[in-house]
Amino acid sequence: MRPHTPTRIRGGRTTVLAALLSLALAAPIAAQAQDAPPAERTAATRDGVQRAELPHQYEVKGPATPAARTALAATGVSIDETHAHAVVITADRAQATAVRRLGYGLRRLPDPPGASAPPSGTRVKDFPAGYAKYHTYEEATQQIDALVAKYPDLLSKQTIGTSHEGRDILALKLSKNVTKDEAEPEVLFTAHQHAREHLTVEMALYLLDEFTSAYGSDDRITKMLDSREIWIVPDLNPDGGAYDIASGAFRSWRKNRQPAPDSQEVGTDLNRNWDFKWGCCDGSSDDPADETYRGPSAASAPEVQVVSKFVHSRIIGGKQQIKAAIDFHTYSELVLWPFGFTYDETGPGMTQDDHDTFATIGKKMAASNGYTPEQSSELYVTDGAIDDWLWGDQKVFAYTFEMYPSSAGSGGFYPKDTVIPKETSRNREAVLQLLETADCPYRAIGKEAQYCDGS
Ligand code: LU0
Ligand code: CA
Ligand code: ZN
Repeated sequence: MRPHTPTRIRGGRTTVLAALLSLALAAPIAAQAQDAPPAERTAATRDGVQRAELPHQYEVKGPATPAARTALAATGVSIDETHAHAVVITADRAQATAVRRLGYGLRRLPDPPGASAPPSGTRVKDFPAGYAKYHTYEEATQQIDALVAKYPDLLSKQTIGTSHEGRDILALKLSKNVTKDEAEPEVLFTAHQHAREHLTVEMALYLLDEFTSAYGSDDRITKMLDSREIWIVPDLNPDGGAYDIASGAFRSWRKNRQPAPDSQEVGTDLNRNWDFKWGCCDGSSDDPADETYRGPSAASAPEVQVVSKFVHSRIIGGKQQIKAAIDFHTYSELVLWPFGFTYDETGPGMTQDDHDTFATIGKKMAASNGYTPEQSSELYVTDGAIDDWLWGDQKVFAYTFEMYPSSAGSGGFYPKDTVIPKETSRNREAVLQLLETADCPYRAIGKEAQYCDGS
């Protein structure tokens, strides 16, 4: 445990809290959510029914630098939004207390929809009213299967492994002559590492739909499918996504659903679990109760293992075929590039030319969608994030997009479904730009001859 982390016995908080609550509350055990893990934190409500304690969003005024935000994140909260002199965090009660102990005042923000949700214990399979156009895992799979059936020459589906709870993790390949492994630059799009970031699945579905339906009529898309192999992993965290909607009220869940060893806590933050500089730099937590719990070891999450193995499988003749990538998240409207584990722009594993290429392409993509471009650690330090791994381990020009909205006030992690068409198509141009540059990213800084000739 880091010295600046508030004193907390690993895994002990839940046990103590649960014991106190069971003494203090006369709520029937049967009223707990059926799909809640045995020791999920619970809290009484006005109707006397015991319900799972959900984390809340808070505005925290004060943190104004990456270092101050990194120190704040060390309490185990997630930082969802940054401003010049404030942030928005997601925190449970203990984490909120830890943030107050750092001397900050917290203002609680409205909870996500679901106040009129069915009582705990009811299993809900769909998104609530106002969100029906979001795709559940089953609906997304159906839509994907229909597209594969309609465009068998352009789109193929592979199951690359399964999640902790056994859901298939899919990789869709889009290319002309899709059944052949051609020597073409490959580009990877991944979505939904974080359970509550449902808009990212819609982003992946938009790309699948757009690339298939516009092939043959849109010149740029046709050219890209003719000359690239595009991989889309539409749902890296299907268990977390299902859990987030299963009670009828959004749970603001971030992690996967894998129990932590020797603990009552559930969930690893997948975007702190990748095997590059894992846990190196105070950019993740070793406490299973925390939002940014990195897991017991690098790539301990099955979902991370599955996608890591898939990426490794694209090394052919000793060369990684995937040249560029975007991992979609929400929210804040940002285009981010590595490294996240260090504030330094360059250093071991990142030359000045690499950095300049990242920044040039990143800024151009951001100019197309109106997002803010910056190095990931400008927000706060992260370690074990996917784009650090993709670059640090595989030399893939990997970006993180934080999609719509820019603030909690515009819906935060839960914008209404009416925004889906606008906010997914908003990234069409950026995605095309990345595809077009993927044969030689260094062209962006005028160094094609130096880096790409003949390769
Ligand atoms: O994993 C995260 O903390 C990301 C940002 C990093 C990629 C720098 N933010 S999110 O969790 O709010 N999507
Ligand atoms: Ca092809
Ligand atoms: Zn995220």
